[in-house]
Amino acid sequence: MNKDQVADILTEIGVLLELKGENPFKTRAYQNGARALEGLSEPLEKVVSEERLDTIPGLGAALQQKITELVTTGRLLYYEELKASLPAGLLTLLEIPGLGPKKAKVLYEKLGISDLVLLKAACESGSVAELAGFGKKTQDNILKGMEFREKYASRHQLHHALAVAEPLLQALRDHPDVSRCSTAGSLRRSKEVIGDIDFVVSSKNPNSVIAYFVQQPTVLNILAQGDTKASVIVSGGIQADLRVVSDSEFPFALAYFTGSKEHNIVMRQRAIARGLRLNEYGLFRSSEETRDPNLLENCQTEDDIYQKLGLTYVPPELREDHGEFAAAEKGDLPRLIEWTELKGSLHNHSTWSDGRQSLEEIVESMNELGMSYWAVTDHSKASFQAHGLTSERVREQIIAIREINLKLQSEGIDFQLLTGSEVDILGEGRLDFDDDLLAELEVVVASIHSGFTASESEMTRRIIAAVENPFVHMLGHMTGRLLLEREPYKVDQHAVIDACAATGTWIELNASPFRFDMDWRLWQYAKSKGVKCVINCDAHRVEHAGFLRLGAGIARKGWLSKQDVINTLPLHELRRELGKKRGQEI
Ligand code: DGT
Ligand code: CA
Ligand code: CA
Ligand code: ZN
Repeated sequence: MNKDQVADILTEIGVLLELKGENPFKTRAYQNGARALEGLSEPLEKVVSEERLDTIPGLGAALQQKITELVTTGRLLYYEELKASLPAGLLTLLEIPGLGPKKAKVLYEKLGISDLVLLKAACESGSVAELAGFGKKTQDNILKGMEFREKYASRHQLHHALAVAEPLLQALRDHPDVSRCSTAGSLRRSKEVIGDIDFVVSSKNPNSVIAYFVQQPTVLNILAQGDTKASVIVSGGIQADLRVVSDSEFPFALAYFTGSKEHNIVMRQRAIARGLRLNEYGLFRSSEETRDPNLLENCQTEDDIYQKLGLTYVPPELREDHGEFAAAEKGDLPRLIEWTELKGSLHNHSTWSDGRQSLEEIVESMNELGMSYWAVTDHSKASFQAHGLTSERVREQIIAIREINLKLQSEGIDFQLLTGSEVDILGEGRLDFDDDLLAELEVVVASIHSGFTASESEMTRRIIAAVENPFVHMLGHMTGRLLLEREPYKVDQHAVIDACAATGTWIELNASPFRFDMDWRLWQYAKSKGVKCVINCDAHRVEHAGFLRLGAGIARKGWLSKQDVINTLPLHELRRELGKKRGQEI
C-alpha cells in the first residue's frame, strides 16, 4: 500500500471516529497523520522498512504502529472493526454538501438515519427540521444538497462532455482577449468517463474572459467566479472549470491541469531530481517551492517542459503513469493513430435487426462521409429482443448486399458494404450460427449478449471457445460493460487476449461511448502479444459513425498506432486479412 492509500484510510478513520463521537483530539491525530504522509517526499514503504516513521513529525506511537501494519500487510484490523461497528450507509451521508460528521451523528442517533434513502424520507416528513440544532433551513439545504448530488455530482459520458465543451472552447477562442486556450483534465486525456470539464486560457485581461465565460448560453449556474478562475454548471449538469493565466504561465498551467495527477507526481519528481521545481506556475531553478519569475526556466510550450525533464513530448492521452516515462526517456513512444486514418467500421447494424437505417441509407451516409467500406453485422437469432436474424434472413441479406455493391461498382462509386453477422456466443462457447453460414459471410463478430452472471472461469472458457472458431474474425465488446450503467461481466481478459493471439483473432475496441470496450488499460498487453485492434462504431444509427473519433481517442490511450488497427487498411488489404484466419489466399 502506498502513502496516498494509507493517508486515505487514516482520513477515513478520523471521520469514522468523529461519527462515533470520539474524543476530538484522537480524531484530529488521524487527520494530521494523513497530512504528514501526503507531504512525504520519499516512498512510504522505504521509511517503514527502515523503521524511520518516528522521524516524521506529527505521528504518535499508535499511528506509527497502524501505518506499519497497513504498509506491510495491506490491512488494518482496527480500521476493519471500526468500519464494521457503523452502518455501511452512514458514510454516504457525508457526500451531501454541507453535511459533516457531527450532524450525521445526530441524524443517526436521534432518527436512526443510516443511509441516503432514510435521510430523504426524514427531510420530506419534516422530522429533520425538528431536531435541536437543525431547523427548517438546514433541512432544506440537505434536500437541495441531495438533489444536487443526484443530478450533478455524478460522472459523465465522454460524448456528453464533448458536446458542451467544444462550443465553449470555440467561444473562448473567438474572444479577442484570449491568446491561447485548450481543454485540459480528463477530457484532454480522452478518459472513458469525465468528472468535470477543464479549460486553461492565457489572457492579459482575465476578468473580461471570465465574465464572458460565465455568460455563455450553455451555462446554467455559476458556482464560483474569481479573478483567475471560474466554475460553472453547464447543460447536461456537467461542471466546467476555467483557469486564466498569463501567456508565459500557459504551458505550465496546461500541463498541470491536464494531469493526470499520477503523471504530474512523476513529472515533479523528475524536476526535483534535476535540482528544479515544477508546479502550475512554472519550472524553476530552485530546490524549494517557489513562484519567483527570476528563477523561471524558459518554456514556450509543453514540449519544452518535457525536453527540460529529459523526455520527448508525451501526448495527453498517454499521461496516466502507464509506462510513458520509460518510453519517453528513450524516445520510444509510438506514433499514435489518428481517427482520420480509419476507413470504415466492421461492426454495425441496420433495419434488418435493431438498427435505425436501411442498407441504402447506410450506403448513402457512409459514402458521403468518405468511408471506404462498412460491414453490416446484424444480430443473430438468439438476440430476439434485438430482432436477431434467422439463417434464412442472413442469406437474404447477403443477396441484398451483393446487389447494392454491384450497383455501386457499376456507378463507379468507391464504397462497398461488407456482409457479416454479430453472432451470439451461447453457452459453452457455441455460436448461434453454424460454420457453413459463417463461412459465407465476409465479416464475423462474436459477442456475448446473455448469461452475464456466469462465473469468471465459465465466461472465459465460453469466449475462448468462440475465438477458436476459424470463421470468427473478432471478439465484440469484451466485457459487456455499459459505462456508468452496467458493470462488466467477469472474464479473465488476459487469458482471452492470449487465446486471440494464438488463433489470429482480432479484438474490437467498441467505440460507443457507452462501452469503450476492451478497456484502454489492456491494449498495451494485447499489442505486445501481436493482437490487432478493430475500432468499431457498433452503429445502430448513421450518426454513430462519429464514434470513430472517440474510439480513436481511446485507442491512442491504449498506445495504438495505425498499424495496430485493422480498419485503417484499404479494402483490398482488409479482404486479404479477413481471409487469413480461414486459410484463404487472396
Ligand atoms: P475528472 O475531472 O475527475 O474526470 O479528472 P481530471 O483529471 O480532469 O481531474 P480534475 O478536474 O480534478 O483536475 C484536473 C487536473 O489537475 C488533474 O488531472 C491533475 C491536476 N490536479 C488537480 N488536483 C491535483 C492535486 O491535488 N495534485 C496534483 N498533482 N495534480 C492535481
Ligand atoms: Ca476534470
Ligand atoms: Ca476540474
Ligand atoms: Zn453487441
